[in-house]
Amino acid sequence: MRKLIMISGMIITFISGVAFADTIKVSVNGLVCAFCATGIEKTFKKQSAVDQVNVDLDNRLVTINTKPNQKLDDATITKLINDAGYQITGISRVK
Ligand SMILES: [Cu+2]
Repeated sequence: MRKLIMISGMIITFISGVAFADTIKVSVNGLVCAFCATGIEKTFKKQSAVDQVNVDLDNRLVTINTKPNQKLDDATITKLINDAGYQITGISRVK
């Protein structure tokens, strides 16, 4: 049942967000603990274009969802990560 709710939530998100919101996956070197994760989350949530941030410590992957019709470019992401003291090893975008 929980899975069903999750899936329907994803479908709703997909349909409503299909317009122009981006999902950006950023691989970050040096992300090792919950403290790093919280810091990165806070940093990105301060950005007006950002809707959601998820930090996956196991994969050192930061997933950012932008708000519809808002952009967050690679240069901005790189600067935010570097300023926080980490290095980016890759950025990929999912439409
Ligand atoms: Cu840490």
